[in-house]
Amino acid sequence: YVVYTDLDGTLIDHDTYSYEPAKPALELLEKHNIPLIICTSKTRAEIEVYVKKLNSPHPFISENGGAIFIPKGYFDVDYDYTITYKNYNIIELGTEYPKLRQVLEDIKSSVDVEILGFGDLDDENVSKDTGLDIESARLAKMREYDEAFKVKGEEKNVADRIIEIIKSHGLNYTRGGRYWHLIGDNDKGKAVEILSDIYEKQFGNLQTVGLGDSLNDYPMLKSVDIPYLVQKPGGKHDDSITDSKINRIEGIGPKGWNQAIINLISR
Ligand code: 2M8
Ligand code: MG
Ligand code: MG
Repeated sequence: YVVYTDLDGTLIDHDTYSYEPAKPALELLEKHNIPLIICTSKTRAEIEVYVKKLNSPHPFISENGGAIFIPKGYFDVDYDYTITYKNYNIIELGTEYPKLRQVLEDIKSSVDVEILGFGDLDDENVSKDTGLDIESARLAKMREYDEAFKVKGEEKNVADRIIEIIKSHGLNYTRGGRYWHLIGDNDKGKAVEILSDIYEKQFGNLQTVGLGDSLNDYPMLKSVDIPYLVQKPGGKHDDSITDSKINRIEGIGPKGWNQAIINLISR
């Protein structure tokens, strides 16, 4: 197996950002030598903190499939990487952040409600809004391929208009646990497929597993062999995901994650 996981609301708790309840399953993966690949809305800078904490030597996928970061020397198969930076070979799939910010400005001037992106907020405000500590908020603002934004006030009435403007610029959107995300032609599923192809070239056929909680995980869950959806705070599954091929796990966030991996290993 190769296991792809979302972070916010999936491996880590929506509010406390802790993966404590998933520790037994994390140990199981380690014991069975199963690679755990982080695939999240978070930025490279944020993910690097988790990579360190989990002591992970594996590649990861940032900002809703914006880019795949592969530690140099991890694979020896040839691949035409987009760029090399620090110790990574990088496959870029997303649109540059400044372009996303321009389009967000267009959205702001076209609708009557207040729209705030991470680029409009300082560290303190991102921290207040998300419950991240100040240093984590600073890392969350280091965006490269995805602008997280919120719509203040009556969102329902303007949602269609926002989507229309996004599409008119040839861009896309998705939804995470708290925010809208403005992105390019990328999603988590496309990134997972590319990375899985490289794994298969290197190691032969394998079974891919995916774990998520929200709409932005749906492309990833569709692209893996074994998809798991964990519950949201409050105990419900995301109601925008109705696909019957996706295994719905009982358990909110990391608790559900723990159960899903236990189920996987005992298959
Ligand atoms: C944002 O992502 C989450 C993902 O579900 C959301 O949309 O609610 C991102 O901007 C990420 O960088 C940040 O760490 C997270 C904090 O909750 O929020
Ligand atoms: Mg999530
Ligand atoms: Mg396969």
